[in-house]
Amino acid sequence: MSDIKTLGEFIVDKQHDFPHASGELSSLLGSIKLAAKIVNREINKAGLVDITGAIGSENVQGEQQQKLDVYANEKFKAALQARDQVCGVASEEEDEAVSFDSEHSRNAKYVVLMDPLDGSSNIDVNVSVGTIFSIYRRISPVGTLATEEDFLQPGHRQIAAGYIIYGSSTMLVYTTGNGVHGFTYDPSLGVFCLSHENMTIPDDGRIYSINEGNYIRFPNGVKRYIKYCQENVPEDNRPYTSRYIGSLVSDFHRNLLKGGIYLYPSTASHPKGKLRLLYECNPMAFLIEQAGGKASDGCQRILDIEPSELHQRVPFFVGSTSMVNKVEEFLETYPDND
Ligand code: P6P
Repeated sequence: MSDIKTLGEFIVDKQHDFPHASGELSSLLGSIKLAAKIVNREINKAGLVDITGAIGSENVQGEQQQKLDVYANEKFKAALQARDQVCGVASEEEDEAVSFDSEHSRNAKYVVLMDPLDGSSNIDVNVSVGTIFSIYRRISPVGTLATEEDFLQPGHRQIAAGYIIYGSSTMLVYTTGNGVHGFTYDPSLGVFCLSHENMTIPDDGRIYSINEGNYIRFPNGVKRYIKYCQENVPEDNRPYTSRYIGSLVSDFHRNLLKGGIYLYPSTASHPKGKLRLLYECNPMAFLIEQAGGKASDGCQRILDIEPSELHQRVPFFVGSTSMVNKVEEFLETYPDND
């Protein structure tokens, strides 16, 4: 047991990384850890109980809500509210941001933005899914209700971000701005154990992740990049390998470990891109930069984008720095005519 370091122990060890938040952020991350265990338990038996499948309602994105979407959203909200470190939550599953109204919550210093169950349409086919979270220090005065400005902060102001991937094993990966660290869940012990300290992404890679079914309506630069990936140039390790799971957290996690790029450009059905800036792109961008990679919307750093609305979407290119640079180069060299 001596060589096992749990997530809780690791956070305490790293307290010195941000002395101004002695135990608050660790308590906040602890509530995320608890909710992750609860959601993990339900996902692992999703095929056994009548909890899968759509519930017939739609979220603000107009997407069919899966029962586990709603379940995960409620569990993470409850866990975040219970420990009095969070004054409000914004979620893919909530039309508006939720301000917690208890006296303790009004005095809390942080807000959390999350996609409680990303890729949930994969649940019924037993493909891995994930939770994505992003943590900011509030702007509005302590003692008041959280306001919209607390949630519409640019990504470079995040103080922590991470994801849980519910895959062949369940992992929690997070950063507080001092590297990226991964913890694998041991259900026999009920704890997340440090398994990947200081995760870094290779500067280059051979994996590209994109839904090529949308090819016809991709920007010219993206079309050119896809053909570049497919060219037979052995001395440049091309052709690359196409890997697309349809679950951002899973594609991101594999590319983080092996090197690669995930691309979700503008498409016919999503002219501004499909991925949401605040609770998908910003946290993933914070993580990838901390791991030595890059994230852009094709022409600017994701973390520098000034948000205008809670559920806004942006084109998203994230992964190995040299691969993201190459896409940006193609987008600049081959602009769209219109
Ligand atoms: P498409 C899941 O809905 C998600 O937001 C990401 O997790 C995933 O990478 C993407 O959308 C899949 O979208 O259009 O390729 O099915």
